[in-house]
Amino acid sequence: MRKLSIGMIAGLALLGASLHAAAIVEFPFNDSGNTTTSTGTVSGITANLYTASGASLIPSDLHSALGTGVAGDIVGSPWFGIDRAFNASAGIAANTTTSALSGLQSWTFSGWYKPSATLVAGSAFFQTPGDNSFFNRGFAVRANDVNDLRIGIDATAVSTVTDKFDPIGSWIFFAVTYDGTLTSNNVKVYEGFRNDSEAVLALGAGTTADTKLMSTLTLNKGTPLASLGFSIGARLGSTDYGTLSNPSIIQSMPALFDNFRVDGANSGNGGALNLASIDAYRSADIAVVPEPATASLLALGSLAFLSRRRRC
Ligand SMILES: [Ca+2]
Ligand SMILES: [Ca+2]
Repeated sequence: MRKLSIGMIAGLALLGASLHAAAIVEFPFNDSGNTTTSTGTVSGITANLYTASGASLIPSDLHSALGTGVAGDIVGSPWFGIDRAFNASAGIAANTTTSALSGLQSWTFSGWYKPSATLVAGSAFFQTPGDNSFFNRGFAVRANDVNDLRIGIDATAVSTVTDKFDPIGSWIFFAVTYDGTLTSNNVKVYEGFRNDSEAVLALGAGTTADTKLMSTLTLNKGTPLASLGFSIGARLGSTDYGTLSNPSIIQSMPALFDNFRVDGANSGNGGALNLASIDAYRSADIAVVPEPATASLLALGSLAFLSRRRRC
């Protein structure tokens, strides 16, 4: 019986592995204090959380309250009541040293945000490097004019024109993929929601929650230039893309962020996830505890798998 239990666990682990990509960095923001730690595949990556006072950066706890993350208020979620988000209205998160996101020939940046007001142009969800100009090197995903996103690599940026990415008051799931092995139609922008009713609230009647491709754009930049670090929630001022020594980058960006992830590959297109892998992130982030009957079926499936292997 003990062996069967191990087999069941292995079967469930395989099931999980097949459903989820493995992000280099992943920020669930469920910790606390003046830093936040990635749960991605590269261990030990943290970001410092800052507000600004005059010309000074002030280490601050920018985690939102318990139960306010993307799954925090979903009854039945394992994260119900214990899920936090990052409060971008108060400051930024930054890491200036990691090379884990440097020179990714293909990448996917995904996550959730919940704006409490329209995000102005220049509000950067995520950018590399952590303390330098994205117009020099690295990549960035930010808000653009009204209800659109702008994606930049090194000295070039392109924008969506759908007016679909800034509805107020709902958690919005988004993903941007970049494939530097292609020279055209190599940036794709996706959007999804927690459930159909929130999708309808955000985008109108008939919208469903599942992740959809919203825009295909061209950014012919090959592999981005090498860059260190990253920042989250830096709103960029009129001088554009300041550094951490320029606290003008820290302005109000009225939104909560959760489950930010970067998948990537230094060589090849494997870092640009497909729709199924992206939607697997969305659905896993809002999963509820399976009913006992469902859990039993999963276990029986694993037992059958083990049984077939033994007959071989
Ligand atoms: Ca969270
Ligand atoms: Ca627009």
